[in-house]
Amino acid sequence: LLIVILGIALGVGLYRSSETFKTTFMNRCEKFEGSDCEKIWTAFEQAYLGKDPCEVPMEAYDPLIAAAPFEPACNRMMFWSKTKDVAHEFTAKKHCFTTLEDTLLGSVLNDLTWCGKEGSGETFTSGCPRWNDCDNNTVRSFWNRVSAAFAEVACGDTTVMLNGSIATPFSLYSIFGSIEVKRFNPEKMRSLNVVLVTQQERNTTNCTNLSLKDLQKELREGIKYNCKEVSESQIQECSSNPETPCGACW
Ligand code: C8R
Repeated sequence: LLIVILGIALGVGLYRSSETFKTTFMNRCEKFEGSDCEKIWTAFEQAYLGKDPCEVPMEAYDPLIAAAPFEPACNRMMFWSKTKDVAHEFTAKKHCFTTLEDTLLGSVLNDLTWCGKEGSGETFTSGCPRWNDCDNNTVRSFWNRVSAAFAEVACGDTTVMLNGSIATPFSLYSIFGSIEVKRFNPEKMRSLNVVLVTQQERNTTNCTNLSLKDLQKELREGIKYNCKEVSESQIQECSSNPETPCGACW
C-alpha cells in the first residue's frame, strides 16, 4: 500500500511540476501583447518532447524561432558574458538597452530547466541534464539557438558588457564568443562597444587584455570596435538615477 501511495504522490508531483512549468511559460509570454502564446508553446514543445534530453540539437528550436521571430532593436541591443546580474540590473532600470532576456523568448525561459524523455509526451523540470553533462542538451541548445537568432538581427551600434574582474573577459568557449560574435553581420551592424565592467577595489583587467584582441580578430571586417572600462558602481549609480540619460552612463 505504501508503495502505491508513494507512486501516486510521485505521479501527481511530476504532473503538477509540468503543469506549473507551462503556467509559468504562458504567464510570462502573455506579458508580450499580441503574441499567440499557445502557438509559441506548441512550437517550443515539439523541440524536445519524446526525445533523449542529451540529443536535442539547436536546430530543433528552428520552428520556435519561426513562431516568435526577433525584432531588431537597432542601436539598443546589449550582449553580455559573465556579467549576467549587472547587465540585467541595468537594463531593468534603463530601457535604452535590450538584452535577450528582455525579449519574449529570452524572458519566458529565463532561469527555467526543462526536458523530455524518450517514449513520453511530458515536460519534466527535474532530472534533466545539467549544462555540461552533454553538448546537445535541451536547455543549452535552446540558449545556443536563441542567442544565434538574437545576434543575427543585431544592427547599428551594439554593446557588450564583459567582466573585467576575470583573466579572460572574452572567451571563445562562451555563448557570446562561440555563437553570437560569429553571427554579427557587418551589413547590419555598425559597431560593437565593449563595456568592461571593473571592480574598483580589485586589480582588474583593462581594455588591453589579450582576450580582447581575440574578440577583435573574430569580428568581421566592417564592424567597428571600441572598448571602455567602466566601474560596476558607476553602472549601478547610473541605472538607479532615472534622470541620467543612458548616453551619460559611460
Ligand atoms: N545568453 C546566454 N546564456 C544565457 C542567456 C542568454 O541570453 N540567458 C540565460 N539565462 N543564460 P555566461 P555566455 C544562461 O557564460 O556564455 C546569450 C545559460 O544557462 O556568463 O557568454 C546572451 O545574449 C548559461 O549557462 O555567458 C548573452 O549575450 C549562462 O546563462 C550571451 O548569450 C551563460 O552565461 C551570454 O552567454
